[in-house]
Amino acid sequence: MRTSLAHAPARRSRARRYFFDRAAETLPREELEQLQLKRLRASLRNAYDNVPLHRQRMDAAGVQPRDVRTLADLRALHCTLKSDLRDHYPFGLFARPRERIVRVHASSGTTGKPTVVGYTAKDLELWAGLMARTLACAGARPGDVIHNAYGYGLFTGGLGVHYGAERLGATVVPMSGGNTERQILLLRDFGARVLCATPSYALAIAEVAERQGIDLRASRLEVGMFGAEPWSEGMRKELDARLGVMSVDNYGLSEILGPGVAVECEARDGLHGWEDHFLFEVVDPESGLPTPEGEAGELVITTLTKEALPMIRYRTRDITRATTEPCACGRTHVRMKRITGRNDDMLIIRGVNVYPSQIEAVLVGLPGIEPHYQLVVERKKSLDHLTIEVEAGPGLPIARYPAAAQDVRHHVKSMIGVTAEVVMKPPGGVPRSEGKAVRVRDLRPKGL
Ligand code: DLL
Repeated sequence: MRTSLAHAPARRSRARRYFFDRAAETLPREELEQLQLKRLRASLRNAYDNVPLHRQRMDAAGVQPRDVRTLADLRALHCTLKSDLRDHYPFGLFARPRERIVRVHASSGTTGKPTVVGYTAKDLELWAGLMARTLACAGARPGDVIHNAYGYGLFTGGLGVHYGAERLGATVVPMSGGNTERQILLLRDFGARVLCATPSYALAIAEVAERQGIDLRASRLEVGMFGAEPWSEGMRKELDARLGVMSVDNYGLSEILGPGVAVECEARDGLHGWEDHFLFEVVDPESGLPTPEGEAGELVITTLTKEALPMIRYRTRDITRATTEPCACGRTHVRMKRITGRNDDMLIIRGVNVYPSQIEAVLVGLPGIEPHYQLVVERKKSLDHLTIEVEAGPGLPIARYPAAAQDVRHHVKSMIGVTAEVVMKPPGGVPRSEGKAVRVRDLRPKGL
């Protein structure tokens, strides 16, 4: 039933295209670039004056903030790496005294110490505004109920979306991850129009609802804003169909802001990166030189307006392609293709480069199986050995598992070029995530 008066304002406003900040989002590119240059110089000044690491590196390169006269001059500057944050753990890259930092977040990381990021009160203002813009671009409207299933806590997803939703003027349901049955109950009872979650967790929600005989397609849900991990077009179709939403990709990273860096609009043809606050480059990961527009490379981001943690040319390790071609929605900001994976998530299996999202793209298209999977990489007799553990759909009889496994093996070989062993797991046999899914178990000896 979609007749409740309580939801009428939101539904009326949805008919029109909606910008949270139309002037900024549609700024002609020339003006956008002028603004970027002005902000870049100020941001470099902030980094130079307040962060010893950046000052030392700029001095070593013989470049002062005032020497940057065009956006291209940025290329003379050093890059910043995740290891720089670790080496200056916890607060060493902050450009403001600790007393001015009103919030920290951290990402767990696999190698011991977390990466810590900090925000001044002004940074949090900026983040809420950018996140409101991001939600609006994805299709959320003031007055909507936004169900936020991103984890709350040190992860930036929960609180990032939370304050953006409030700034937009929506009703935010601060669910966090986990307790899936309760998520489904509240999604329906509170009439959420927008669901925010990782795509893997959104799929887990869809699945539990189906098992309970609840059809979420008949709920008020219309928009799924999914991100924080790589996912495929196939997974998008699956989520659209099973949740009855329009699934939209959103991208961000703690070191730069959290969520709110880039998001798709209703055209779903690339993620708009908010260029009035960030400068995006796509570079060849080996040489560090810019790739021609439209070609794949590593995304490098410079912050233009952040106080506490200005970032100069941060090497994200994320692989994408970018275009400044006009978008049907009228926004002028650069569009990045779906992030297919990270440099450091890329598996090299006997010389073939494989991203987990490529395997996912094959799995989602095949009948009888569910796109829940894990890749196990081992070394057997000095050769890499890939096992794909994938789950059978509830309708697939056990007797058909070997044939289904053979089918997966064949498609992976012909579409990606890698030979894999395929192990079919019964329904529920692959662990579910409540946040970012663990896709790879790399059991190869380290350092070889
Ligand atoms: O994942 C921030 C975020 C929260 C983004 C909620 C979107 C929604 P981190 O935990 O620091 O921050 O992880 C950042 O996650 O460098 C990418 O490798 C990956 N990632 C984030 N969004 C996407 C996406 C948050 N849409 C790292 N597609 C990034 C692919 C993504 N990978």
